[in-house]
Amino acid sequence: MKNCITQGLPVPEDLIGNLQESSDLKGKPGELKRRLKEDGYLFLRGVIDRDEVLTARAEIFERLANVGEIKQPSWEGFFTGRSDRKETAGDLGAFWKSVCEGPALRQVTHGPHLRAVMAEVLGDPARPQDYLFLRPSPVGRATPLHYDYPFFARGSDRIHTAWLALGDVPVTDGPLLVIEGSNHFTDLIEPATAVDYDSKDSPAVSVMDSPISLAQSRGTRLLTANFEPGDLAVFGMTTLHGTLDNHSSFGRIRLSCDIRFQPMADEMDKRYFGPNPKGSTGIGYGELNGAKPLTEPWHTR
Ligand SMILES: O=C(O)CCC(=O)C(=O)O
Ligand SMILES: [Fe+2]
Repeated sequence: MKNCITQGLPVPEDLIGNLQESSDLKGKPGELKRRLKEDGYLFLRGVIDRDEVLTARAEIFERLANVGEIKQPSWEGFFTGRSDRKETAGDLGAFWKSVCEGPALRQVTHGPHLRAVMAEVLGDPARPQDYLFLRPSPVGRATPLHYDYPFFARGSDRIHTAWLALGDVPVTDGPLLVIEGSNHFTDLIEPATAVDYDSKDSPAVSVMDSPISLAQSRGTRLLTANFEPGDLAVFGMTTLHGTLDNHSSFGRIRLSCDIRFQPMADEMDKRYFGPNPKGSTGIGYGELNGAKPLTEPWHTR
């Protein structure tokens, strides 16, 4: 696969491949579950109706256009390179919460379609956490490799992440990257799962090597895809992932969101549920990268 860049470097072609599609396993819950366990992820195309996704995308980008960050027509998602968010949006956490709770976005993330797919994948009735991660990612940015484990594991060991493309996210725009076979890297998973997540301290973030050197040293590959609106990747808490760099030549923002689903029967971690979820550090939506003006650098996660 060409045009994949990580940490500013092109990924050698023998180190990168396509996420394996599992759309043919829809309606076969046993097989979906088996593949998820084996590969650590599932890739399902077109899970959400394209129009619903594009309506959510337009809703989000219009809010960002209103604070000077996105050019018109806003649904295209082109960055202006500037921001009036600090001057005009009021409290940044409250602004971001309101964007993350937009009705068109919630229809996609918390509506019946995704929930039904996740129930099939988890093999049990499933519920999404209320707290979600909405990620508008400008050119030059990427999310470093990590396991989701320490953050969402309290209360349920069957939590899975649903990563949803809110528009076209070709490999040039910094889509999700999954490390092939990383759900079997016990030497990395054991320290991550040993984090005492009941302690008051916020757990350490496990950011690993560069994706290229990791793939080389482990003899494995980076997996990604040219995502289209409504395409879904599902992965467990012990699958190593991040994103490619966004190097869109048009200055297009990558827009995706990730939501955690868990079986209905499992305990709900208060941090991520309710009308005012506190999130991992207690600050709520204000702690997220998305809460910062697009002109400002990110935290490491
Ligand atoms: O989309 C991203 O930038 C990161 C996604 C991620 O880490 C997740 O979905 O858990
Ligand atoms: Fe993650």
